Amino acid sequence: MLSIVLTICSPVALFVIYTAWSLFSNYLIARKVGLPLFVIPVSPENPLWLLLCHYIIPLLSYVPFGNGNFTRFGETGWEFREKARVHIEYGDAIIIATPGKNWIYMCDADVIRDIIRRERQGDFARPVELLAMLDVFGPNISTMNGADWQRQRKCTAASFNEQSNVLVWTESLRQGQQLLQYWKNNTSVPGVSTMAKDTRTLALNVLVHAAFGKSFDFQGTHDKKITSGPLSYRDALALILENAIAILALGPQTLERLAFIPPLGRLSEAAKQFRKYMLDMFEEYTHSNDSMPENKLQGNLMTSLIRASLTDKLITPDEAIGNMFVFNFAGHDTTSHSLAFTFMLLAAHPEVQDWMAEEIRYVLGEKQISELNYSEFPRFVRTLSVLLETVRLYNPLLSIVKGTETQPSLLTVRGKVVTIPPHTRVLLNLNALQTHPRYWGSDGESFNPSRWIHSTPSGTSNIHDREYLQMNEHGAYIPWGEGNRSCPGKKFAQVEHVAVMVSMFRDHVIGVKRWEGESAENARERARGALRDSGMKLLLQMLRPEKTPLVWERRV
Ligand code: HEM
Ligand SMILES: *[C@@H]1O[C@H](CO)[C@@H](O)[C@H](O)[C@H]1NC(C)=O
Ligand SMILES: *[C@@H]1O[C@H](CO)[C@@H](O)[C@H](O)[C@H]1NC(C)=O
Ligand SMILES: *[C@@H]1O[C@H](CO)[C@@H](O)[C@H](O)[C@H]1NC(C)=O
Ligand SMILES: *[C@@H]1O[C@H](CO)[C@@H](O)[C@H](O)[C@H]1NC(C)=O
Ligand SMILES: *[C@@H]1O[C@H](CO)[C@@H](O)[C@H](O)[C@H]1NC(C)=O
Ligand SMILES: CC(=O)N[C@H]1CO[C@H](CO)[C@@H](O)[C@@H]1O
Repeated sequence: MLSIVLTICSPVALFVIYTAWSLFSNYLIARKVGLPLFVIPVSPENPLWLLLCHYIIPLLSYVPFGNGNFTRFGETGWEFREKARVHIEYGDAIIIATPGKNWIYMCDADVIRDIIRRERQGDFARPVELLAMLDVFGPNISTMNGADWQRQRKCTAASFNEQSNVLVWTESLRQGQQLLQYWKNNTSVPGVSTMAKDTRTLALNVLVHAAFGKSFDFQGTHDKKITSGPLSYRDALALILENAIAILALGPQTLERLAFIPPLGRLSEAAKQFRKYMLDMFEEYTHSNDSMPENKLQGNLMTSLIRASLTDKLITPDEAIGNMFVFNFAGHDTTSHSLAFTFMLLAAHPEVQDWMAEEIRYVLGEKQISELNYSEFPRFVRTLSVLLETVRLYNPLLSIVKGTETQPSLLTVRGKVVTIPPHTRVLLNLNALQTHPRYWGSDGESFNPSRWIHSTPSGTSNIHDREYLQMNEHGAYIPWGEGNRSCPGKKFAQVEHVAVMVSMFRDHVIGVKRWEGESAENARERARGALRDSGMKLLLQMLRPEKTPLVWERRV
């Protein structure tokens, strides 16, 4: 009997002892660093904890002494709730000791710039093991460092060119109009409660068009039919992205072995289809030739990658497929969550809609939306500032992770030299940086896109021809990262966002569906509540946007 108890308990006991020991030795290391120190008894990188923390942490507040540092910093995404508060209270750098690694959070624009600049020298590299799971479809840009990465980055940067931006522009205009139609047509339901789902669909359609040159009409959540037979390219990708965590956690091989479990079988099928579609595209490309007529849309991301692989021999076909997956993965949730945040923010701020629509109407003039040329994109400064302001407050990646490897590195924080020990994570706390009163003044947490806009004085020309974007943000604004490792999809995201706004807000306004007898102000307050109710899943997102239905009306 005792031996049974022992065999069951000893692995658990060993784990507990090992965790306690790791935490203790990390604590000793962290103490020497000399930054304000917090202790968390679990590793934020533990996948089980990532899943469970959102349930466990809220319960802790009911336990005596539960309201300590663990509840404050234990849940992933705590940066969003804290914003700059923790740094105002304790300083620009804090260290959190955990059983895994020690985590340093940084909120000083100068130090952050220094860290990014020194990434190239190898002082603060992106920890590739955190992203290694993205390798499911082959090696890729995000999981590489050093020479391999530079070779890849050349090809990928070349893929995100103005040709692909034209595809993003035209398709986003088209999808935006269809989405508006869909939302307006459905008068049978009390407002649009599928907003966040529908922005996912739109983001996917734009991505598929820019990546592969394929076009799909927008289908709302209610129109979707379950199809049997082989999945279309788009549906395979949709399924993969929706279940990204499972695929990443299991990997394609394990997934295939577990395919007898029906939902996993379908997922495994989608992963296989996705790979097959991409291999087919390679085939097509080898049998065609570059001088062929424009029967396929040129300049999409896939053809750029295939060309880099087959014609220029810069990357292997496996690397091309791996990158394709990473583009889709990195470009989908980021843009769809940003759109969802923007719709909710605009519903809470009708005055911003009026301000933005003024510009849209001026630039469009008498033109149809579908006639709008990509060359007009730079004229939409107000419209773009709305996105800049959205991702200032709701940046999908709350923190950018860097870290030291086998060597310690020195940092100067506010005149004090700090030695960062080896194997330490260094997090650039963007959400804190982008709201800190030192950089943003007292209204750093409010949504005010006009803070980005200036205008050249005098002149008889129209105000909309004189306005330009500029922000004296003291380097405290990097939602897309900065430097060599920054987001290659930045312009992509901006072009998509502006085109969607243009196609929807010229003639329409969005608002919160009012409950019976509710005042407009109370309804807007509910939208602000939905925005506050955001948290970290894979990225920062609203947790329950469907509880706050939105309505569209014609602009009067
Ligand atoms: C609002 C939209 C977006 C935001 C806020 C965003 C933000 C970011 C950030 C913060 C990084 C990491 C930078 C770093 O580590 O320094 C990143 C990387 C990346 N993003 Fe985006 N992104 C967005 C949209 C997109 C889109 C639309 C695509 C592609 C279609 C894309 C593709 C990528 C890729 C491939 C990387 C990895 C780059 C590398 O490892 O060198 N992103 N993004
Ligand atoms: C949280 O950590 C800070 C800094 O180390 C410490 O001063 C404080 O006492 C801790 N709070 C609790 C409740 O343990
Ligand atoms: C409108 O919404 C209802 C219920 O949510 C759905 O059954 C119906 O198919 C939708 N109609 C359209 C035209 O999308
Ligand atoms: C490639 O293009 C050239 C010139 O247009 C044409 O003569 C040739 O037949 C093409 N080759 C293939 C395999 O299509
Ligand atoms: C759009 O703008 C580009 C560049 O200014 C120009 O070459 C092209 O002809 C324009 N297209 C249309 C349809 O006006
Ligand atoms: C990026 O890396 C290249 C070397 O690959 C270097 O020449 C360039 O200056 C770097 N750019 C930045 C902004 O650090
Ligand atoms: C699956 C796979 O090939 N992964 C590769 C990703 O990139 C790293 C770094 O170049 C390789 O070591 C892996 O083998």
